[in-house]
Parts: sequence; structure tokens; C-alpha cells
Amino acid sequence: MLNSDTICAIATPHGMGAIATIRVSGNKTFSVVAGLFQRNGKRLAVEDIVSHKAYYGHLININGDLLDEVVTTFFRAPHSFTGEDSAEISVHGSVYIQQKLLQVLVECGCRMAEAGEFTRRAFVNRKFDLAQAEAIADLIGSESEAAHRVAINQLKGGFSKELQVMRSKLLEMTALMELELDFSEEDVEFADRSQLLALLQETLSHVNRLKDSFRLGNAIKNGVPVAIVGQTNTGKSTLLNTLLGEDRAIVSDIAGTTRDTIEETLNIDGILFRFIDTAGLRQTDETIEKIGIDRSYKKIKEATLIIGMLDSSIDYESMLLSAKEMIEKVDFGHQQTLLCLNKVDVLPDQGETLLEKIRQDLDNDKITLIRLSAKHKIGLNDLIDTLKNSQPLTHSDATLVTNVRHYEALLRASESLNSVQHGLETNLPTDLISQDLRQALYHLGSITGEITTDEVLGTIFSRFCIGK
Ligand SMILES: Nc1nc2c(ncn2[C@@H]2O[C@H](COP(=O)(O)OP(=O)(O)OP(=O)(O)O)[C@@H](O)[C@H]2O)c(=O)[nH]1
Ligand SMILES: [Mg+2]
Repeated sequence: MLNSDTICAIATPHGMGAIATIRVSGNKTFSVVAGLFQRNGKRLAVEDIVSHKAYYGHLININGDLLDEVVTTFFRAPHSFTGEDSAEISVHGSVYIQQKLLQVLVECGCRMAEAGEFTRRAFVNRKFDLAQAEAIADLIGSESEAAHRVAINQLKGGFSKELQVMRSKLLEMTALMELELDFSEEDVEFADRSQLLALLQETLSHVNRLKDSFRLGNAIKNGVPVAIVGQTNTGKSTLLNTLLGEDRAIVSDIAGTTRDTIEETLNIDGILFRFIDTAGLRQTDETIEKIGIDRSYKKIKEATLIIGMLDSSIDYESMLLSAKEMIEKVDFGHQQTLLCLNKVDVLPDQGETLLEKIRQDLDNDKITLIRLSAKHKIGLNDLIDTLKNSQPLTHSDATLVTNVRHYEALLRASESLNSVQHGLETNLPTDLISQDLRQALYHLGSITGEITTDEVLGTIFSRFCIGK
């Protein structure tokens, strides 16, 4: 990538709109854009351009034709998003004008920007670190209040700061240990081993806390996974459709209608949920259905919340049995389970008596029981309230890791730090311990981009949109 190129791209969503913004960045920006721009019939001289000021005027084609009435803002380096001279031209949002302006810019010597190239330049010019650059993509992609909050915190540098603190502690440790290596003949110990161990354990638990926050962070970004499970014909697909307010899944009274898992996200009062309708659990010899049921179990494992569906219109003993089976099959270690007595619309008292009876028979206070009619929307608000209250996204200010790349780096760092701990506890030679320390530093540094290769940067920024 040639950083000396001046790049251009449409920064607003593609297609027709009231206004579209074209971004230009690089050292030829001012001369190229000013050359196409007229105020009151006069060209704008580059030396007269005032940074951060919006100019109203006309865009004139190379051959002198009027292209559009526009507002252009110039940003002089280094006080711009990219750190380079740059401009944002707001044109009328016609697809033709946008394309024509890009064409003219290219004819004047600009190059079409690659995906994420503006942000990449900002990173290279140290406007922010890599984790913050990635937070910009998350911010743009955020679909809920919680996702927005996490992205904003990361953008502000909260996460980066924590990493920096950990890295400087580890660097200090490394320096002390490596000093010992320099004096190895004299057999001196600069670093008190028990102090080092305490420092290390502190850092390790911090790394682990961040690493473990990924489960939650991921739920925020991609929606809290809620698996709807249960035997065939209990009304799982009906519930999904009712929640979404559309006929997403096929519903029928034929047992085994849903063969594959169906996932849809839904924003409920600022919390993004990802509902997963699964194939009904039952004994079957049918190959495809078996695969579907295997997938159901996989989704149960991955889910944060489980909605167990029971058909309350069948005989009580069978329903109780399937409730017990479900409780047994679902791992309560890291999940919460709601059991829904569905189809209460067919019961005389809408399931009040049944609810009390099953509550007593199950005698399990870890389980929330809800009366429901997925078809006739009875108890739906209770279900939604329970979901909102049981979801793990609290309003804590603790940093949450939402990015798989960061998670992997933390995982590796944690492994290296575990080796360091083991080394210190078993009095391994200093050079071996310091090697593991260097590894941990490397992985932590890769998150903020202190240590990165061109290849890594290429992969990260290629996931951005053009114009970002
Ligand atoms: N009366 C009544 N019928 C319901 C209710 N919910 C679902 N049903 C009916 O129960 C039958 C099965 O519904 P589905 O939603 O397809 O059930 P499922 O659990 O997805 O079934 P599989 O995909 O086969 O596992 C359909 O005929 C629905 O109309 C309800 O609340 N009340
Ligand atoms: Mg179904």
C-alpha cells in the first residue's frame, strides 16, 4: 500500500439518498479538490483554505461543466481523521453524481481507496491504536445500546489502557530478569521471586478476566443466544414466529417439522437477543432429523439462556416426564433455563392449576416456570420480562472483549503467563522464564497493534467497508 497516494471513496451508504459524502485523503487532496471547486464563480486557492471550515460552492468538471452544488470541508494534516490532508465533499445523493465525482477525482490523480484504508492510515499515523480502530467498525455495526456502549468504551481507549498497564508491569519484570542474565556469572538475583510471582498472578488474573469476558462480549455483539428447545410439536417454531412478529419458521402439527436450526436476532428494549429455534428432541431413525437433533444439542451448549417448551395439552405425567428429561439434558453450569407450559389456551383456567402442580413436583428453584400460549400470545410479556431479567448483560463498566482476535491473543497470553508462573514456582532457569514472558508481551501487544505484520493489518482492515 502506497501511503503517498491520495485516496478517495464514497463514505455514505451506496445508492440514492438526500446527501452523499465523498472522502478524499492524502497530500494532493487540497490541490485536487480546490481545483474542482468554485465559490461565487471563483476557484478556491489552496493557500486560502481554512481547515475545519465548511465551504458552500459549485463542483466544476475538468471541462468546465457544473456537476453539483456542494458543501466541502477541508481538514489540514495532522488535524484530520487520517492524520493527512483530507476533505469531505457532500453532494446531492444521486448515484450518477457520486460516480461521476469519483471518476473526476481519479482523473485528477486520486486512487480509489481500499476497504478500511482511511482507518488504516489513521492507525499508521498513530491517531489511535488497533483495538480502537477495530472499535470504529464495531461502533458502526452496533445494533443495540449494549453493543454501542462497549464499542464506545473501546474507542475511548479503556481497553487499550488496561492492556498498556499490564504490559508495562510485565516489561518491568522482563527487564529485571534479563538484567540477571547479563550478570549470570555472578549469580545475583535482582528480582525477588516471590514478589515477581505476586505481580505475575495479578496480571494473569487480569488477563483471564478479560479473556472470560468474551462470552458476554460476544453475546452483546451478536445477540444473547437463547435456544428454544423441547420435544416435537410443543410450539417452538410458533414461539419464534410470535416473538419476531413474522412467519419465519414453518409451523405444523406434524411432529418433526423443524429439521435444522433457525436463528434470528431481535432487539428487545435495547438488548439484542439471538433466538434459535431447534429441531424437536425425540428418538428417531431418520438420518436428516438425527443431524438436526445433534445440532439442537450443540446450540443448547452454546446458548446463554434456554427456553424449554412443554406441551401442556398432553397428559400431565408425560409432560412432567419430558420436563424432567429436559432439565437433565440441559447443562445448568453456565445457562439459565425457563420452562414454558405452552398451549395453556386449551386449559380451562389457562394453566394456573397446572403451573402450581408442576412447580411442586419439580421442586427446583433454579427453574423459572411460565404459562404460555405462543399462538394466542398469553404470557408472552412474562416471558419477555423474564428474558430481560435473566440476560447477563448488566450495566457494569468493566471492560468486555467482543473481538475474536482479541480473545485469541488473550488466550495465548494467558497460556504463556501460566508457563511463567509454573517456571517461577519450580525455579526454572531465568532465560526460559523470560522467553515465556516475551511471548505474553507479544500477544498482548498484538491487540493494540504495537506488534503487527502487514499481513495481519491487511486482514483486519479488509473487513471494513470501502470509505471507512
Ligand atoms: N392451541 C395451541 N396450539 C399451539 C400453540 N403453539 C403451537 N401450537 C400448535 O402446535 C403445533 C406444533 O407447533 P410448532 O410450532 O410447529 O411446534 P414445534 O415445537 O416447532 O415442532 P417441531 O418443529 O416438529 O419440533 C401447531 O399445530 C401449532 O399451531 C399454542 O400456544 N396453543
Ligand atoms: Mg418447529
